[in-house]
Order: sequence, then C-alpha cells, then structure tokens
Amino acid sequence: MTWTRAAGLFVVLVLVSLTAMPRAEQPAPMPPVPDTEIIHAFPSMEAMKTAWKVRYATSSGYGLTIQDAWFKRGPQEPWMQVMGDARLAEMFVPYHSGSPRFWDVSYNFSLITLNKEAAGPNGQLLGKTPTVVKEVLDRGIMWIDTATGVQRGQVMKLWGCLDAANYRYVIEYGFQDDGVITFRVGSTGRNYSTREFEGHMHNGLWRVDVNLDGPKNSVWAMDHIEIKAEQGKTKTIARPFNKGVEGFEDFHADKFTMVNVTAEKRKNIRKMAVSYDVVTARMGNARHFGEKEECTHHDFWVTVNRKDQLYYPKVNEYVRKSEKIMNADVVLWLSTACHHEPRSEDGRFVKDDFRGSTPIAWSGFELRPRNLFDGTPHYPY
Ligand SMILES: [Cu+2]
Repeated sequence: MTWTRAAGLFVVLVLVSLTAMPRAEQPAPMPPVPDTEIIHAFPSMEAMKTAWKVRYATSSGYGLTIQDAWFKRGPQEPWMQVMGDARLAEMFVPYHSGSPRFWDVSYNFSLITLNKEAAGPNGQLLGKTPTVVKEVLDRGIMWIDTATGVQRGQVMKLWGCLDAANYRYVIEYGFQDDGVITFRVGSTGRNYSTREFEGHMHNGLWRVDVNLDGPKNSVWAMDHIEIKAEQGKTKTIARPFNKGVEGFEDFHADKFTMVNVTAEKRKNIRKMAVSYDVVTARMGNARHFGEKEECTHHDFWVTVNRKDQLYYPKVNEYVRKSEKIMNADVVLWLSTACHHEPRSEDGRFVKDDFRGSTPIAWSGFELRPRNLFDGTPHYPY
C-alpha cells in the first residue's frame, strides 16, 4: 500500500466513525415545513371575503397534482374541504394514421424548470428549482347588478409544464374567489418529427377525488330536456349517476349533461345540500378504438376511491365491482379532449429543418359550486 492510499483509507475510516457517532448533544431536527401549502385570500390587498387553502405536489409523470383543497366562503366561516387528490391522470395522443398512440403521462416525463419570463408579470416561481408558478389574476366580471354596480373576480392559478419529448403540456389548476375550481391542460411545443402535419388528438384524462365537506358524497347526473310533444316546455331531471353505482355516463350536448357531486348532510341557509357541478366546455367527445382504449369510450366515469387505482386506461376495469357511489368516497374520471389538426401556424420547414412552435391549445372543465353560498358570492347583502 502506498502512503497516499493508506492516508486515504485513514480519512475514510475517520469519516465512517464520525457518521456513526451519537449526536445526542445536538437538538432534534425540526420536522420539515411543508412548502407545498398555499393559503390565498380574496380579494387581493383588501379585507378578506373568501379564501382557498391548497396543497399541491410535483412528481415526474403526473407533473403537478393537487393533494387537498379547502375553501372558506366568508371571513368568519371554517375551512370546508372541497377536494382531495386531483390530477391529469393521462394524456393520450393517438395519430390519425393509427400510430403512434402515445400515453404521455406513463412515460414519466419531468416538469420543466420555469423562469421569470414564463411566470409573467403576475406570477411567482415556487420551489428551489422552480417548476410551479402561482399567478393571481383578474378574471373579468363576476357580476353586474343594477342596484350595487359591478364586481370583478379573481383567480389564483397554479401551473407547471411537462417536458414530454417534442411536446410541452401546461397543467393548470385555478382557484377562484367564488369557489370555482378550473382544470385545464394546454398542448404546445414541436409537432411530432416526420408527422409535422398529421392530425391527432390530445385526450386530457383527469382523476379527481371530490371530498366535499369530507369524503362521503353522492354523484348525480342532471339532464336538461326539451319536451317536443309539449311545444316549448322544458324540464331538468336530476338522477343518481349510473343508477347510483360505479360506472359511466356520456356527455349529450343537447341535454347539457352535468355531473354533480353532493354532500347530502351539509346544508346552506335555504336548506339546500352543498354540491359541485362538473361543467365542461368541450370541442367534442373523443372516442378511440385501438386496443385497450376502452377508457375513452365514455366521457365520465365514477368509482369509489381506491388509493392504488390511479391508472386511467384501466378505469373501465375499476368500475366492474359496481359498488355504490351514493354517500361514498367517490372519484370522478373525465375526459376533455383537444383535436389538433396542424396548421401553418404550428411551424414550417426551412430547407429540411422544421421550425416553429405549436400555439398552445387548451381543454378542461370546471367544478362550480351549487348551494355552497347562501346567496351571490361577494355581494354586499
Ligand atoms: Cu398536437
């Protein structure tokens, strides 16, 4: 053994013995402070009227997920839980010629590191290596009233961006001052190499554990029906989603299909049960008929909450037990799809090199409160 190697071994032995020494004289380490909880009160810079408390998490694959969200409907009100885990559970991208058919969440892509330029004038970068932006924005008119004037609204958005090879998926959750939660995913980046002008779909497939005033909720479906025989008469029918057991429903544009999650025991001043409607502004209903794509054959699925069941392409298997979804810990699974028919605006060839960036295209939905407030939010009663 040379002298240097012997000295090196000595240093290693000392280090090993040091790390093995008891550290009783040192104070116990503090529990880590969760840096993923955000409390935001509305309106910004004024006396608080409503507020959100949101816990989020980041990971490869799913990117940005929400862990829990609570809403305060007034300054003296307690926090009420609205949501548990919510995530973009898959991003399915089948090309018109039949292949490729990408499941972009399952490839475990990372979030990109964001900078001030990405965060914009109202954005705040979150995390040591920032992959999440918090933005507080004016969202336009909340309501206009002849007696009291105008109320503008605000939203606190959290977003991150998945680095999916040639694509970038901006995953965004918005928490509004009126209790609404918005979910959307935007597709941008570089069109797939060699298929720059081939049409394809971006199926945003979401899994949302609604925990309205706790985990036990009931899921309803609401149809608006025009009665042809009664010339102009119309009605709304509320019925248990899929007869009250795990299963699916589809979006019928002519019925304005609305899924609703109700906390049966929690009532407002009108003795109406507190609930949330699922409202989707959609380009269409995506259906795909490749192998193992049954999860795309319906727009809404509901299961009971089983923590190990997160994989959207298996949701058609998860519902098979037909367990009851009335007064149960329920999970909503829903599809919001974007049809991407490439345009010259996506880019162009400069000699053999495709240059440009696809302008972002969004799809999503919102969870909108029903009978959560006793009256109009932010109204001077
Ligand atoms: Cu695309």
